[in-house]
Amino acid sequence: MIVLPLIFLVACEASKPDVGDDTETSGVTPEMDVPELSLNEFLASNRTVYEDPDYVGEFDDWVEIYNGGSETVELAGLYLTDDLETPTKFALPEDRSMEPGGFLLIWCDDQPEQGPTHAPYKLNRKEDFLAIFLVDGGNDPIRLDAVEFKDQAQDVSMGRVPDGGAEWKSLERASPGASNG
Ligand SMILES: [Ca+2]
Ligand SMILES: [Ca+2]
Repeated sequence: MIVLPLIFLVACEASKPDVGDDTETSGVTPEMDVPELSLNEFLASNRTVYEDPDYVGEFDDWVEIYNGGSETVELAGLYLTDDLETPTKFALPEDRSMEPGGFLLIWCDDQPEQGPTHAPYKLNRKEDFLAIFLVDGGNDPIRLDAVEFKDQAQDVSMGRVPDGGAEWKSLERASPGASNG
């Protein structure tokens, strides 16, 4: 039997006090087309699971984003952050889009020089936070999804099952860039 360390995972939708209720809804009007992107899987302690394709021999932290909507999402104006004080810390590649049901892998390796999918920060397996924000015109950033986590095991990813669903689980087999099954 495999015994995984106790994992605390708090979906921020369920507990917003740290985040502030207004971040998610401010600036949203009924007509606004808010993309249905979610944080779908992450690995905060990667030693052997998946090698950074942009640099041989590097096993870096990564996070998978999923488009659960029925529309193609253009990534311009979308940001991934590990710091609520700085929602726009890392701009997703603005010349790319995500098809419905598509996945995008972002490397959290603090090596932005390695390409447009490399964020300027790493994940802390002991305790960290991730969020996706949309910046639409001059409005306040709109939070699309967020997750807080603690005490992540080496080489064990956490993912939503099913893809884009409410429940987070530690995955027996990491699936970077593909369905969590
Ligand atoms: Ca790297
Ligand atoms: Ca996956």
